[in-house]
Amino acid sequence: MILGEEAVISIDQTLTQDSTGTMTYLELEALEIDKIKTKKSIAYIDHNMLQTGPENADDHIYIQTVAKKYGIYFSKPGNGICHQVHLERFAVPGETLLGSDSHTPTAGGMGMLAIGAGGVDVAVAMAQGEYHFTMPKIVKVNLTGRLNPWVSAKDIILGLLKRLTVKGGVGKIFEYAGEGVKSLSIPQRATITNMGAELGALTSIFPSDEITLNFLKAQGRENEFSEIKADKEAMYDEETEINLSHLEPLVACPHSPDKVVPVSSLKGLKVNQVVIGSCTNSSYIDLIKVAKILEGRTIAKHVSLVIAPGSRQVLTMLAQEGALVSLIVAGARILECACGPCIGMGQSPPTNGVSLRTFNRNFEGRSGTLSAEVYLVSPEVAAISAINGYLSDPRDLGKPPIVKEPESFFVNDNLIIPPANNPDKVKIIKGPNIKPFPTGIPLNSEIQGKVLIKVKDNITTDHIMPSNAKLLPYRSNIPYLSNYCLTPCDKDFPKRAKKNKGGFIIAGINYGQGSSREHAALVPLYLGIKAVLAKSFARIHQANLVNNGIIPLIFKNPEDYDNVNEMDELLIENTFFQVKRGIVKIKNLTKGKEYKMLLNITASQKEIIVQGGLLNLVKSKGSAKE
Ligand code: MIC
Ligand code: SF4
Repeated sequence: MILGEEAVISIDQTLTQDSTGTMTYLELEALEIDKIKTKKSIAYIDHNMLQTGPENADDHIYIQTVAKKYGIYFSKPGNGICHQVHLERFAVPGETLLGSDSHTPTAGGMGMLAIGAGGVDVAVAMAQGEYHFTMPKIVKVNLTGRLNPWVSAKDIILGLLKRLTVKGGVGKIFEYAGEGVKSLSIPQRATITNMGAELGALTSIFPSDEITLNFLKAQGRENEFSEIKADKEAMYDEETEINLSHLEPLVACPHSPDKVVPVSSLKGLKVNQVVIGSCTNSSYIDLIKVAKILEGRTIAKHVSLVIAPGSRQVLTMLAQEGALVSLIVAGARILECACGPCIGMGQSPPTNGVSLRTFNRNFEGRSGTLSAEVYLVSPEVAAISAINGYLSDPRDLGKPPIVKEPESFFVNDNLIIPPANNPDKVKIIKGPNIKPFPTGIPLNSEIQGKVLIKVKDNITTDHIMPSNAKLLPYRSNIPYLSNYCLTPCDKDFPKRAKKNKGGFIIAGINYGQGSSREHAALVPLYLGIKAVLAKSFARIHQANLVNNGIIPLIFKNPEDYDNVNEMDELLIENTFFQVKRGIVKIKNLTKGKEYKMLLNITASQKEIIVQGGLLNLVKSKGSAKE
């Protein structure tokens, strides 16, 4: 595979979760296959868990029935967060995993090549068994030294985010190596690979070794182990080192995971809420540590402590070992095993509230409270701060509690429903909220339209298509969601887009960072967006735009960004030739200027643009059925 060229890998496993899954399975159905081609595919229910109307429950039934028909395992609501359960029950070292969730690289902690992608990419991978991407740089991250007491895996990845920023991993895979690897457990490795997504990386991966074997043994899956390590003569595009002994407890400040400072520098910040959970830090070992810290203590009077265990396995073991009692007695509010507050499904902080969270993202408004200040910390820092009522350095507490990985985990897969033996008899059930999704239109020879919005750098998918308890139930209803597109940036954008029958979006650096939600492309498609002109794009969002026939163009001269204004009229002529060439000239008819734009996508992606989307292309080739 050559750097920068198109690479194709076969996909062994896929995962979906419910907030992206409904759309993914509608797309899979549109591919008209009989049965999926992957070794194992799993449909998790973990995001859309609040049932304040029938929508989420209807989507769960749809996913369960469609999974049964197509040969997909179904992890019922209550079984846990997809990435945590995947580590426990499905991850296999050396295999590939494609997931419709940006934190799919969590399984890289177990030596999987695990990549997050948009739903349609996952649907096509299920149908055809492969995935295409641009070959990234491989970065070797040498871990030396050993973590000091109270310093955690979260601090390793926060340290890397501080060093590299949220765009420092774009076009890269991080491969962890060195002596330090041996001192890290599977959940610690998974915390690091999980938040590699925040660097913008394609994925992150650890070798699989004795620690992986022991974890698999404890899960009763040792037969799925194989040792995966780098070749002695392996060459890397870049190398970097992290000395674990030099790290200290860190905190990411509002509103970005790379705004990292030492906890010691913010000691004393008063907190209103502490939330422990999410796919980053909700493993058994994380929560046992928290329980030990809280044991015999009470949380501060003004603090609300909320804990969402990562899986039913974790929750059951906390209960069996009495740790749950310590949490409850200390004053924690225990939530079900799900994403919950991480995706704004409840527990929004108060107005101007300060919330400490063990999560991976603290984008503005993501908590459900626009004025809230969300800080990201390790479970240790969270637990101690909940007791004190202000951000606290755990090193002030003396010796850390002694905890270790269990020799055997509690295993019960009774909430994982295998697919049907008689798929022909399975009836797929669709609730009334499931509406047809928009499909792209093949490229026209000329594109003309107005600039409908101009946004700044680092716009996240949470800006483009906000997600919260009120909107998540509509993930299978694009017309409804379209009323909220980009509203955190400009509340009038949807109205303007509809009035002008579509047009262009202008953006700064790293447009579309964050989640894999293809709704951030489907909704603009529905609103008639033809192209996004940005200084640069985040990987998954760029692919989602292409997959929906929207052209992602990059300013060749970033200064041109300053010369385009909202409501300018733009024109692209000769589109077929220009798209193929990868350099697109745009005329600004209002200003009488011309901009050179780059189309940095692969030849197959250019074909997707010409066909008006990936589904159109796959169907035109008739290859999904083979
Ligand atoms: C997230 O953490 O942002 C999500 C919610 O898990 C998303 C998926 C989604 O938007 O449905 C992700 O990470 O891809
Ligand atoms: Fe769920 Fe949060 Fe993890 Fe996304 S980041 S999968 S919302 S727990």
